[in-house]
Amino acid sequence: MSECKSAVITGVNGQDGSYLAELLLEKGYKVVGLKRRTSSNNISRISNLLPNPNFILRNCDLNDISSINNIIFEFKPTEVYNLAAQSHVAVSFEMPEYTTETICHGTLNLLNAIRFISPTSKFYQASSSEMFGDSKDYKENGYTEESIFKPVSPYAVSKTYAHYTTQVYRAAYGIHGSCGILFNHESPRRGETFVTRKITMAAARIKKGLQDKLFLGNLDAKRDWGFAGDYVEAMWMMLQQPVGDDYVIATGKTYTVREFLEVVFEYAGLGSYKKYVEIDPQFMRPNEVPYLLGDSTKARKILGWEPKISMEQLARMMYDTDLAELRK
Ligand code: NAP
Ligand code: F7E
Repeated sequence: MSECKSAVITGVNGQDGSYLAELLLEKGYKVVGLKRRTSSNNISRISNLLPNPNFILRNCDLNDISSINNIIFEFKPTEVYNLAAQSHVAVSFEMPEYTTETICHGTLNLLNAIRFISPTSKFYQASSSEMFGDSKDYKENGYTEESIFKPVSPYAVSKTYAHYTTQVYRAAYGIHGSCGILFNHESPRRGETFVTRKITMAAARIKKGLQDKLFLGNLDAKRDWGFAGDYVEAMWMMLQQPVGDDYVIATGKTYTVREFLEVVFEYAGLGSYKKYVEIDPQFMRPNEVPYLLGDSTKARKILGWEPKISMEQLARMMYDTDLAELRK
């Protein structure tokens, strides 16, 4: 590859992959985006990047070792960002094996490709606050890098495996591997079945008279919600450090799903969400993570990272975009 920095991004057509690709292209990187082959071409989040000569889109499934090895061999990238995953917690109860395959073996496949083919490539692993699960090992400011993990879903167990495996490859083989323990982050590009986007889309549709009810599960769960655009900057910052390490990335504020609902419905001028929302048991999980709050002191000090968008700004941004889409 040319002398400029190069990056491979798995899951480039996902929410985070699309923001990260934009960020790296702005920084002058050559970006090799990997997506798995699907019968319909789901590249709406990255279609604006296709004309960019520094952006290369390739098919690659994390469970197809030869395709991963080929990519790492061909590009020998400066940085590899592993964002691909079956990322939906509720779906991981329905599809535990597929979730495990993609996250555990997928990460292992990538780490082995780096170890044997391009050992100087720096590696980012998309770890998750879901790994803390129900451990309750937090202080006043929330979970830190030192808090105990107690995963309560197949998704979280898999992410914990990938997290520890990255640490093992860092210690055993000297790979520059970093794990970002990211708390929930959202955007107008968030998948439509995650709770924030489900709420902002429904509020916009209700506003336009296209829908009259919104069916949800547990409204009491608390989440630390930030903006995906802010969070991909932290990923990049981690790989610019002299050594790999683990960092919590979070806003330090937590809200219930009910509070997110209230902000959106009030902003939409719809009055109380209670007129529209019904609880549907199908959206309750077999196991729930009741409370997540992150303490990102380490990332703020070492990386100089900080979140710029509040939950309220995020909710309004997502609702405005969904309403504008409907108007189109
Ligand atoms: P996302 O929108 O669901 O994107 C996931 C991407 O992975 C999609 O492009 C998906 O492709 C791809 N993928 C799934 N299975 C694959 C496979 N077997 N081989 C290759 N690609 C595959 O997720 P996101 O919100 O951007 O999150 C990015 C990463 O961060 C994920 O690993 C997620 O688990 C993790 N994470 C997310 C959050 C959050 O709040 N967003 C927080 C912590 C950690 P398709 O479109 O074809 O399915
Ligand atoms: O649920 C509750 C649900 O699916 C948030 C992923 O990006 O962040 C995400 O995982 C909360 C949960 O995100 C509905 O029970 C209520 O308590 O938006 P979510 P998540 O499960 O927190 C972590 C950090 C990741 O790593 C994951 O990849 O909202 N909830 N009613 C609902 N959730 C959904 N999806 N749908 C509902 O109807």
